[in-house]
Amino acid sequence: MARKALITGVTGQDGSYLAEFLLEKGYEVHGIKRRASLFNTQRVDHIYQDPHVNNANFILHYGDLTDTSNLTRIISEVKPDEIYNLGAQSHVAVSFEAPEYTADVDAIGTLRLLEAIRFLGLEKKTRFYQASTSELYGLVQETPQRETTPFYPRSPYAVAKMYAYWITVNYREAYGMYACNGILFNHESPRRGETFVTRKITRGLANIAQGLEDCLYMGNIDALRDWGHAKDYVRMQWMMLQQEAPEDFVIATGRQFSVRDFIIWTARGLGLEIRFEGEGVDEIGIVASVTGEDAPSVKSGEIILRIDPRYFRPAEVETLLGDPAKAKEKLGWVPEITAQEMCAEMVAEDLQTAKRHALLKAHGYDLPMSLENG
Ligand code: NDP
Ligand code: GDR
Repeated sequence: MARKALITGVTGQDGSYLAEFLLEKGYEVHGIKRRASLFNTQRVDHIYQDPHVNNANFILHYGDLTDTSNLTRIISEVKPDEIYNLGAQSHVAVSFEAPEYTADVDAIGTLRLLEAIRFLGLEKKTRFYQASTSELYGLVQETPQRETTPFYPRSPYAVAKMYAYWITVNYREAYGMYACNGILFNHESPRRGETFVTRKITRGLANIAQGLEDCLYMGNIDALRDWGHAKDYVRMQWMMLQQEAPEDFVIATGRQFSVRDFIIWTARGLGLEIRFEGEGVDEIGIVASVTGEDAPSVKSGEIILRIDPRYFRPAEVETLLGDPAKAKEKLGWVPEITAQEMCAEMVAEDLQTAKRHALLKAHGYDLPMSLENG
């Protein structure tokens, strides 16, 4: 019989890559999706299976991490061998706007799942993966950050995730459950949500290159991050549940770049050289030169980037750099895709989409395009 996995957050970036990965490994994959007024399954549409066909091995359930009875019912029906808790209000800046909701979903949602496993007597059957985060390190106490580095969360999101981290450890110690935390540093992909910084940059600059937008408005472009590729990171999520004993792992590349670096790489990928001028909120990004064919509507001397204080956070995480030595040593995991390669992949996809929009626009078909910025 195929092993069964249940993924919360299956419609998100990681959920979609993990579902693909587990299906390839022969799992029966169940996912929890939220009811929304518009379709929200774009990231998994390519693996979606018509529920009318027999032997479907990718099954979606309506649910929500705030709904105890719903979660308990789904787990009792599926009786999964593995649960991957990837569902979350995952945007750090938004967590300052919606702190209580973030705590309900990200902290108590995790407790609800663990309690459901216990309540249903599945402690010895169901293995549990918790999507923990480098945001736990916040105001960093040690560099690079490893499994033993003390936490200092700096946002309602990070504080909620800290509860989730410890409740996972607690259920492991109290009830002998196979439950573990992956402390994952930032990871991105062409499927990254449009309001996270990397995707905001690749999508925004690709749109500017194609004449669909004029200017990219950014927050703290000196923030430093350790960026990996989501595909490499979901492989590790699965590996963590295949060990003899549950343990927590830091997952990172061990290399650090600034948001400014990411802007420069993206611009270059589009044939634009950017020059930065000014300081603080008055800093601007000016096009120094244009090469190639990908940015037909951009001229040198144009300002295509400005700083907008609305994107600054009430408390910022300035720098994160992970040490993945334990994952390498104990699991043999090493990331395969560099941050620059990932950026190039994201630029290529966003440029293709922007070109398609520009072509339709040139022929009088104005596609609705969200201008929301994160
Ligand atoms: P996304 O924001 O892309 O996906 C989040 C998923 O959670 C979506 O499927 C979303 O549904 C779902 N979700 C949100 N609220 C609820 C709710 N109330 N009930 C059920 N589901 C809900 O995040 P990522 O894929 O990037 O990240 C996956 C997990 O890993 C998250 O927990 C995140 O906090 C954590 N993480 C991410 C890192 C990263 O760099 N990507 C690094 C470290 C940790 P919908 O599609 O309907 O919005
Ligand atoms: P982060 O990711 O907060 O690290 O959380 P995000 O990409 O949102 O921000 C990274 C850094 O870039 C700075 N920044 C901006 N960020 C956004 N979103 N928009 C901007 O305009 C902008 N300008 C500068 C931010 O201030 C920050 O320093 C992500 C999420 O996936 C979490 O769920 C996850 O836990 C952590 O990564 C690890």
